[in-house]
Amino acid sequence: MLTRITRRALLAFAGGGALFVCAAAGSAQEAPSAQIVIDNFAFQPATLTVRAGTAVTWLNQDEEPHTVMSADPQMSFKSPALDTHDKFTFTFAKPGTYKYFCTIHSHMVGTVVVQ
Ligand SMILES: [Cu+2]
Repeated sequence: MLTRITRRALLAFAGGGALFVCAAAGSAQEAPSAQIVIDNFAFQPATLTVRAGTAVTWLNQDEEPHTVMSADPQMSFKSPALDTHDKFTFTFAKPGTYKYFCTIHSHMVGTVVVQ
């Protein structure tokens, strides 16, 4: 009898744990995020439109190192040199149009439009 109660309690505990994991995964999905891929010396998409509060992650898929640096003093961000498969994330809190570029290859430019 005692064994049965203990087993039930353990099952209930395991169920609660699973519920907690589901809730955590749900809230992570709701947090707005977007990705820009760096490939072949270009930011893709070149213009990304997101809503305020979105965490934008740049992912370098190129064989060359690149950086991401804001061209707008109102919204300052600068990544270190990103090697292949390195990522850099910046959260855009305020609406606006923000241009950025790669400090290693200044012809590489992109824009994030925050609504
Ligand atoms: Cu570059």
